Amino acid sequence: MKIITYQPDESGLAYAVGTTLDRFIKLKQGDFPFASGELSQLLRDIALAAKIVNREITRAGLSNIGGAFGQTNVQGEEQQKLDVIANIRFIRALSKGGEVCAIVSEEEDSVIDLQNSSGKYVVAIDPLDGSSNIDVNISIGTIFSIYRRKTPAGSPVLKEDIMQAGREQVAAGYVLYGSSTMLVYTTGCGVNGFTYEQSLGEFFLSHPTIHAPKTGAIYSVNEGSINEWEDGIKHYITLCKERGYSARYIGSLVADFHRNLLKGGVYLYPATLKNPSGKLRLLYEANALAFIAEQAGAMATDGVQRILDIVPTDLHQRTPLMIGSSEMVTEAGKMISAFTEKAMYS
Ligand code: P6P
Repeated sequence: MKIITYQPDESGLAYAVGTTLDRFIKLKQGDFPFASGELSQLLRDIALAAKIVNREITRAGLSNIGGAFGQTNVQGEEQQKLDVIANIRFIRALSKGGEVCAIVSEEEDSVIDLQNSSGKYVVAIDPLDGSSNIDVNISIGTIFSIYRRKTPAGSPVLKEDIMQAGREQVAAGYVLYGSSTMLVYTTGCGVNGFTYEQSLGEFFLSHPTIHAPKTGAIYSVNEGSINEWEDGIKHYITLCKERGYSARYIGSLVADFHRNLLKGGVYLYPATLKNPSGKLRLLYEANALAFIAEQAGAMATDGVQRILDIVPTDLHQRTPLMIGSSEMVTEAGKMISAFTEKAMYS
């Protein structure tokens, strides 16, 4: 009988593509000494909810769960049926998982106290971002941030557990429900992407150790608001056009961010007359993507300061957002400050 020695794939990848998410989480668990498996379990809980939401989305057109729910959320935005369904699914998964003490959701006016005082973590989530795209079959996403609570386990959840700056995140990620469904996340030790294999019901490592190009030739912004922008933004976008960059904006932050992260590019949602503090929310949109961006070598600012340094004062506060390749975000920021100074001294 001939016995041969198994030669594992030594393709130089830190982890062979094809590793399941569950196995990857176990392999990486040693990266955070203080967690004895709770954060790993929490990530699995999020992945489970993502699988369920993915199933709902892929059959939305067939099961009468597309379209408007008939109510507006705390943002004053018309809720889609799938906004409500996704919100319920993630809250239920996080509640049953047992690792979370409180949730901040775009779809909830107030903090949800899960009455689980032993839970060490707080989750801020946009259950379904870009949901107005659902009915026209454009990619949408889930965005989440994970924080350790500040107050001791066993005590009531307090404001200090919730209103933490983005730099305090212990993990963050997004799910992109697109041509394929992907989960991309970081625990502060790099960014890894997993692609969902529907037939097996598993996420498999497909994009190990994502690094964003330092620059790119793609800019993402809603140019319909051009007349509402400050001069520095107008000048930067004009510069992008003069350089022949491609305009790519599909109205779904997760999709635009993901493409720019992989290919190089910058997404901008500046302050406008309609949204003087910007449209995107700090706690459950900007912070998570900013953490991922920085972990992948990219950047995220509000045009002036690092997103992750902003200390929140309101649960649903909004922020201008410039996020993507570091050289592009830096250049946009320089334009803004140059024109701000010019305006101050003219
Ligand atoms: P506008 C979706 O509502 C969202 O929050 C992001 O996903 C997207 O990039 C942006 O708003 C689109 O906003 O004002 O350009 O339609």
